[in-house]
Amino acid sequence: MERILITGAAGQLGSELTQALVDIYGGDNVIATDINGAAAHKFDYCQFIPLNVLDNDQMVKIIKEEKVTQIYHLAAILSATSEKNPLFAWKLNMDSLLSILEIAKEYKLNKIYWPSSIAVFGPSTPMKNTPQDCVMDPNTVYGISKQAGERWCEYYFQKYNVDVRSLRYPGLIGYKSLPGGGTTDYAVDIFHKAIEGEHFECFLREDSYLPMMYMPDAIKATIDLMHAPAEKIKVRSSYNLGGISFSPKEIYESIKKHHADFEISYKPDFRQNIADTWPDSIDDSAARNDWGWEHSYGLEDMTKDILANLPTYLV
Ligand code: AKB
Repeated sequence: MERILITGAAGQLGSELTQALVDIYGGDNVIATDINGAAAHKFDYCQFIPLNVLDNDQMVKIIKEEKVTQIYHLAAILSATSEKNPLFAWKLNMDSLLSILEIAKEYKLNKIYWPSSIAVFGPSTPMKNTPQDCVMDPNTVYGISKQAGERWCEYYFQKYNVDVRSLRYPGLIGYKSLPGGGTTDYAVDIFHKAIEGEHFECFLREDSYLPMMYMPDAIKATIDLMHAPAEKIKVRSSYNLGGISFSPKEIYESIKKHHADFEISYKPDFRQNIADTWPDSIDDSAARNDWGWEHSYGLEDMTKDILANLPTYLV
């Protein structure tokens, strides 16, 4: 019987992944945790425990008491927020991962999931169809922490046989909860402005391409990776994961087909400098070949689905 612990469960990915894990393992076997104790009401379908991931003693206590067998470690500070407080972002992103890898080794946990990001790439990385293995010179604190984290994951797998698995997510787009502090977040905010009938001021240039993914695809990729037989997982740092690639102008035009009056203007800020160092599109053939990854949603399907469903989440 698997017992699943999720950190950062109230975040953008956690909110949807927790539900997917409950669907698989049942509410009694899933323990959602988050530093934001006030988020408890969102988890009436499973257990919820407030947890600061920097509190190692509390984490160990929960692992032991709840007989946890797998951890999905989602808590992190994203790219834009990390630039405002680099040392704290480094501490939170790295110390929490190392605590969890140590716990996995010590208590012989079955599996760990840890998200990496396209932020591991940098200005010298090939921008188009970025390969799985290539030059990686991240120059954001978030990207540096994700790249170092990937090295630690591979180290714990090779040295201690910890079954840790990871995906380099592109920008994730969902309508069930808001992201916080990322560079790709404009592609979520733009839908809220369109639905509310407001003008959207974009913090990236109109031609700034970034790899993106609709949330149902991201959830599927995560579950598929975690359920793949261990011998199929050939990459123990983190897998490239591709979905869609579009610019602010393209997503705007896709929304405008449904909201003819919607207007956009562009006012690039410091997040443009981050976006400029990230890939335009991703080559995810390793994930496709090793464990059969396939994405389903293109830009137009995603736009239609979000515009149809977001209003019900806003009421
Ligand atoms: C961010 O923009 O910081 C994240 C990411 C790409 O990892 N969405």
